[in-house]
Amino acid sequence: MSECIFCKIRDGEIPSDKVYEDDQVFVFRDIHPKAEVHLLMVPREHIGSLNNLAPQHDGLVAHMLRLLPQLAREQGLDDGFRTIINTGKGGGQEVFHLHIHLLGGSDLPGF
Ligand code: DGP
Repeated sequence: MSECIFCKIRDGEIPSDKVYEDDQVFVFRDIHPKAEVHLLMVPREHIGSLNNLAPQHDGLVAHMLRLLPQLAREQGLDDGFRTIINTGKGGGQEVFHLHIHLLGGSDLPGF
């Protein structure tokens, strides 16, 4: 059995507030939201991070990127949104299953 938290959420072993799913990805609300809207988009396949992407994932990556504005619109983020991908310990990654943060709906701090 997988020890990965996001695999457990995918498999329904850990509950989540899911807002979208299809055959390639699932999307749910972050447990510690950093903005009014804070979603996590996760590929169904366990891919550790951006460092583990291969050419076979090109279709998946395009799918994820194209889905983000659609989800943002559905969440009412008409004014814009922010996406973040933390990669590796040095990049602040805590869960080692690739995911894209989608944030918006409140004033986001500048970098
Ligand atoms: P990152 O630092 O990029 O690896 O972000 C991981 C995010 O995952 C962090 O913002 C909190 C969120 N998270 C961790 N565990 C859970 C969980 O069990 N449920 C939900 N909904 N979010 C989680």
